[in-house]
Amino acid sequence: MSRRFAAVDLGASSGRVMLADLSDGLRLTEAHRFPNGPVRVAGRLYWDILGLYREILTGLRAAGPVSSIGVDSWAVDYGLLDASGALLGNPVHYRDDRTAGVSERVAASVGAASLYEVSGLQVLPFNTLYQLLADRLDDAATMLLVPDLIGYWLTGERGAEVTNASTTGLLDVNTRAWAFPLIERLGLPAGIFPPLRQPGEAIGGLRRDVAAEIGWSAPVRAVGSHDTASAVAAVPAAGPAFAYVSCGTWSLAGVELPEPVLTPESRAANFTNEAGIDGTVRYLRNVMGLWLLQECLRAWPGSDLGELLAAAAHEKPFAAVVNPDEPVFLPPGDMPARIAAECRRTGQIPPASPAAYVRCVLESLALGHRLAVRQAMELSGRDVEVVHLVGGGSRNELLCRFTADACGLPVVAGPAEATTFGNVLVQARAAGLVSDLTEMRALVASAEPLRRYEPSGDTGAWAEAASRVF
Ligand code: LFR
Repeated sequence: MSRRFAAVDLGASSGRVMLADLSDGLRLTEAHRFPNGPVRVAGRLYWDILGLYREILTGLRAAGPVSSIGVDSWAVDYGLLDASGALLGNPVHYRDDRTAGVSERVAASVGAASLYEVSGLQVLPFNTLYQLLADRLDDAATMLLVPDLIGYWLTGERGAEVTNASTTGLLDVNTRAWAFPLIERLGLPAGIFPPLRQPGEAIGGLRRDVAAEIGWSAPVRAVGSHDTASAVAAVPAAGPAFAYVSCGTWSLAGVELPEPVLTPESRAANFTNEAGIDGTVRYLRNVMGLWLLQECLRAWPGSDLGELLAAAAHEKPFAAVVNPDEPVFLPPGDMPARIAAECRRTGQIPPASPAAYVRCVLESLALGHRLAVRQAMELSGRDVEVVHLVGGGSRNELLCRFTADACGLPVVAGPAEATTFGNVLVQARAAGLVSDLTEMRALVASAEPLRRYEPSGDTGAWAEAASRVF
């Protein structure tokens, strides 16, 4: 059996097909990378799901034969199939506004406390349950989350991988089974939720036509199909006293726990208990993440990120900061204008140049990381000695330094491709090449050079900045 595995990893701003070789340690190479983003059609925001599928096939063709394939993506979004298995409509992007007001309506009818008791999930307006309630389900026979939909197209097999199912708001946080009593109470059709599958489980072989198209065949295996579950599984931590920030389009900041935290304080802080690998709980909160920066760059055509980051390092510290999690930042649109409005609203002078905006965004994100890491520690009682910053954001040195300073903790940065590592290591384990999470993490730590940022020790300035916006 070969020791090569393919990971399909779809992020909100880019997708990639990666190849991992475990013949001698763990080596990753990129087979294919492609852009991703929302497409607005007649006032509605969609994913280009067929375009993504085509790029996946291109990537698999380029990767060549492997032992198995795993697919992960962002969470919550889904496609609906009719009884014949055909896709009903195009999957809608979680940043679409069709869910406006839905979470409030559900909280009023079912009760926010009883929802949290069942699912342990933070309230985000786009959680799957709110999307389903805003959707037309008349002809729907099956709901498949994005990685499960890709898996279905590749193999013909339907199912729901559990780490991603935990982001729907419809999975029981204690039993990790579909919460059918809640599903019925919400008036959702119970029959559309397919059987659950666990990371590492075989999904099926490639369909014959797919194998013919890419030129080889291999089984597809369930992984931590929620990208954040894969990323957290690959945090290169040596012991349990760590927090993580999985930083890409979103920053997912929190700790890993053996049990969920379902206290009223946890709910009030909007902390989530998402399912991790091996029964672990990803106790975290979403921080708006590099989306703020991505949307600024979109507003400044022709700008160069490297130059802006270099200039931002010399901008005046704490000139202006925002709460990165203001709902106003969620949809696509003119980000600098929204940041300026938030600065004014909180009595601060808006940044005067793109470099000053970048400084503002990075300091604001570090403030978001600080608050989430501190609250995760407090609410869970978990001791934290180091913050692991993984994902694309780990390449951003200024953000890593700010996060260390803001948290008052060392930051270990990397790997940037944590999600891919988590994806392939779950496959490698199913093939008998790795044993447990500890060994997986040690392999990641030895595969990648990691950078360590010591905190400056001056958290006072960060506390002052935080008091302006939180
Ligand atoms: C990160 C992520 C987050 C989820 C958000 C929306 O890529 O998966 O964990 O809250 O995207 O799906």
